[in-house]
Amino acid sequence: MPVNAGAEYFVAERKFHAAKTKEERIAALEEMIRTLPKHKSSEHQLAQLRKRMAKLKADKTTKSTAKPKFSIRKEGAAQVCMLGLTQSGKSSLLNSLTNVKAEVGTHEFTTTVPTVGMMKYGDVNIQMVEIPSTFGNDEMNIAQNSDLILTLVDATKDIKTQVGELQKVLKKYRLLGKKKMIVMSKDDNRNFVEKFSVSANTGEGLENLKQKIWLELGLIRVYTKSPNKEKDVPPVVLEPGATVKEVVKNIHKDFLKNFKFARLFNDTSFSGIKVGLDYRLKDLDVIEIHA
Ligand SMILES: Nc1nc2c(ncn2[C@@H]2O[C@H](COP(=O)(O)OP(=O)(O)O)[C@@H](O)[C@H]2O)c(=O)[nH]1
Ligand SMILES: [Mg+2]
Repeated sequence: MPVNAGAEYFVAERKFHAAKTKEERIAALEEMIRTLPKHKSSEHQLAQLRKRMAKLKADKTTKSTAKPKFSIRKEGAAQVCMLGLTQSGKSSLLNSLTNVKAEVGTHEFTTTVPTVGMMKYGDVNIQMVEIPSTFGNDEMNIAQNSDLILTLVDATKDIKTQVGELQKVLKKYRLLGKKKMIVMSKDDNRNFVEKFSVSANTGEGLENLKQKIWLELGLIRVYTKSPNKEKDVPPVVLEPGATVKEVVKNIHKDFLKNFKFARLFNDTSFSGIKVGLDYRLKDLDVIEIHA
């Protein structure tokens, strides 16, 4: 734990954890090193950060490629799994929504291990996981632990058969009660626009889907800011109903002890008012913490 680190350090740390590329991670780590107070008791922490930097720079692999093992560390604000029969367009959708380049199948069961990518929604990163259509125990375990499941139904094939098959899988793995969204995939001709329908080929429906995913997750984004400065990016992502206290705690527990008040900025006529720790925040609120 850094000694007497200021808000800038914790903002940098947050950027580090939210980073989706190696470059972003390096930039955030540089900022952490720069903003860490330099004195005797922070020497150890500084050495650790520099070690981490050296390791990161030496790492030739990038993070968001197919992972050969089945345990996937949750990264970003939430984890969303894509489930569907083979050839339903999961890899193609993953490629369209994220920075990843998953192999698209010309034959069945191309994807044999879960594939992970980061999807950007505004200032927030959401982790997307393609679950292979072999529906093995380990892979389905990931779906069980995810925050939302997208079930892909191929718009070019018989809908009823697919939905029936998918229902069986969901039931077998006790996923019927989980938060889910049906997505009609490969809908190049826009026959299912009244549902959540997308085409990875034409790009239609992708932005809409991103927004629907965010709404379905039901989370809120709260930005922090310093006086007379722009808001800090990325925001803190919280459960709905979260209060100022949660944000303050998220920055650092020492901030809670010294908390005086916060100023709330949003697009209402109350923008700029003072609020206390118990104030309930809304999506896109900006708070300036005075401690
Ligand atoms: N027409 C059309 N074909 C698609 C679309 N998305 C994927 N495909 C095709 O569907 C097949 C299976 O795609 P893939 O993404 O590998 O499906 P997965 O097995 O569910 O991962 C491939 O031949 C893709 O080119 C789409 O939006 N429109
Ligand atoms: Mg695939």
